[in-house]
Amino acid sequence: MKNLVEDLLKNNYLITPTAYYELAPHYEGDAFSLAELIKFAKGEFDTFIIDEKVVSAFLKSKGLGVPLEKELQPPEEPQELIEEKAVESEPNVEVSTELGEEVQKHVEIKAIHEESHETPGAAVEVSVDEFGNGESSISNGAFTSNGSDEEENGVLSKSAYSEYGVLVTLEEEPPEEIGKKSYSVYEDFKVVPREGFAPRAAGMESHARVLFDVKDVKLTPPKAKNANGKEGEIVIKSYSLLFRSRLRKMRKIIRNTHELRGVVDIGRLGYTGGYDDEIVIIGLVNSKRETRKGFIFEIEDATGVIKVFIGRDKEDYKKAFEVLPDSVIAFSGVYSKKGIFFANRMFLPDVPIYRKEKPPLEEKVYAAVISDIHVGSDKFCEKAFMKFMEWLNGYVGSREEEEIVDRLKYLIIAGDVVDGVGIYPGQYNELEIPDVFDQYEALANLLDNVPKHIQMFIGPGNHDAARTALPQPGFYDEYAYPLYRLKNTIIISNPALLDLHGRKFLIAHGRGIEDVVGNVPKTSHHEPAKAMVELLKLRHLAPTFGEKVPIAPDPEDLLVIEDVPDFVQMGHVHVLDYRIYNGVFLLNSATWQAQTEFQKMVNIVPTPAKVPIIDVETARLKTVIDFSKWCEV
Ligand code: D5M
Ligand code: FE
Ligand code: ZN
Repeated sequence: MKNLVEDLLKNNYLITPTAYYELAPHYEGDAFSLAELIKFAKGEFDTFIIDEKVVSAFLKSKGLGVPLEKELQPPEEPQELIEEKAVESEPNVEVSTELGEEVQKHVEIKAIHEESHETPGAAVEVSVDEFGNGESSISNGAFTSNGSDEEENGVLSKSAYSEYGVLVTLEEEPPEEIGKKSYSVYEDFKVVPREGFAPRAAGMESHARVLFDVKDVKLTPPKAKNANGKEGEIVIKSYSLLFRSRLRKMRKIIRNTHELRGVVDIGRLGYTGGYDDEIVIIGLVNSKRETRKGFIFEIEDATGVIKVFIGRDKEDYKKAFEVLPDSVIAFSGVYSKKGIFFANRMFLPDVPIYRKEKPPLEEKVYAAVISDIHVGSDKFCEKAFMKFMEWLNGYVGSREEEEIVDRLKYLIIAGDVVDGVGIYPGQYNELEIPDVFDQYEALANLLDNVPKHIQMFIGPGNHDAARTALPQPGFYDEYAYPLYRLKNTIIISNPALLDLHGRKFLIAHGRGIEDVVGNVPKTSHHEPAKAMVELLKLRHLAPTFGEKVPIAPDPEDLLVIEDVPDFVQMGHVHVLDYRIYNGVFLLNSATWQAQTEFQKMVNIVPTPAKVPIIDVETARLKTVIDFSKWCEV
């Protein structure tokens, strides 16, 4: 039988699992040829990754619908949702202005839709309980659901499609070796500080505190009506609370930034018929579509849903490209009796252009910001990292560096601190330390060499032993406990907001960058700071549900960037990059992992082993200390 994934791979094309499930039956039924698909992806989207967007456009172009065969439906998906989806994809401009219950239903349907596809985090937890299977308990859920077992020569070999459609064999856990480990966890790596090393920072007090940590937020899960417990009901309710929370927070931000007056609830637009004055609506973006004449949005608030049109002739028209699904934006314009809102202006939440200068500090103090150490990977630049540890202990290369180490008071680590195990299929072959416990032990042994006067903050990323879905409250103690033993270390959530000497440092691992790249024109993995600016403009760390980044069904949206930070640090994309936007300094802190096989395939070129040093007073980059010459893998 024809195999779409393999055929695509032969041509250096990749496919996402959802896209695969939509396309494969058509392909196997000879409804189109491989060449047609490739030509379409290249010609229309200029991409070598076949995702849902490409597929839906391709199927439309071929006059093929999404197949409704039974085996293609997730078994629990009710018929009305399928209909709802079909309606959503219909390119009509009709407007629904039903209020009250109808609207609530809409919100809930959306929530169910998220739930059924987009919470690998939740799915993982279920699979752990059900199967007690070590491999699937740590993998990100997307893989476990499409796993297949094939009996070959009596040997059971498990295989799965990875997130990007690569068919890989899931290795069995190798039998545990008794006795000596074949790898080092750096027990013997102990840096002796340079003789006479007495940095000024050792005498400085730490002026750092955590302003916001997910762990400190008391979330009250909603109660299910039926006490016999339908877990799904609670999750749906949670998502609908999450949307409301997002709307509430973003409305406040938008009104503060733009001083908007005359905001009208969408449900009351019908009463504004005779008004000549412009009115303002604020809502969550359900959909966005470009037409010949402009953009058509569907916007929703707690009271209703409406179609909004903004024409190409409007000065704000270009902002539409920056809007991500499920973000919250505002329009000003007029409501037509036909039920369409004609926008003259549009507003992203954004940050104010001007801000108050912070009072100067009495003395200079610096923070080193790093991320994505990936300890345990066979591409981890261990030598470079060890050099960094030595550097922190006074083994510097120049006078300028001496001045920095002398005043270095903080070290912030923004996630992916270890490589993890079972994070993606086939990872086992790329692990130097194939055990998560040992990876954290190894990291702790390395970080034990950070001088005790340096205050560390360490948060999780998607490779860590932590909840997969965002936000991530912290590390799972039973794996990461060696980190808790480190002195002068505060474990933070992803995201977290710190106050360093009166400056606000927003720290996040940065998966939201994936939402931006591929959705907003002229953004790419190669320039993550640009993508970070887009997130800042939307005032959200990962707005989009159901695409790349799993969002947990918390009843409050903790990913809204509520306070305007002075400095934003993210990692995840492994590329050092920075820029200033409206007085906010944004920086991506790269990695300590050399290019992996996967990254080679999708052309991600990391810039490993560089340490950005932030001048806390200005919250700007002071310099970058480069250890990359020790990073040959
Ligand atoms: O992510 C490191 C980089 O690799 C980041 O740019 C995302 C990219 N990456 C990693 N895994 C995938 C998959 N499965 N699809 C697409 N892009 C990916 P890290 O979190 O360190 O693995
Ligand atoms: Fe990473
Ligand atoms: Zn990452």
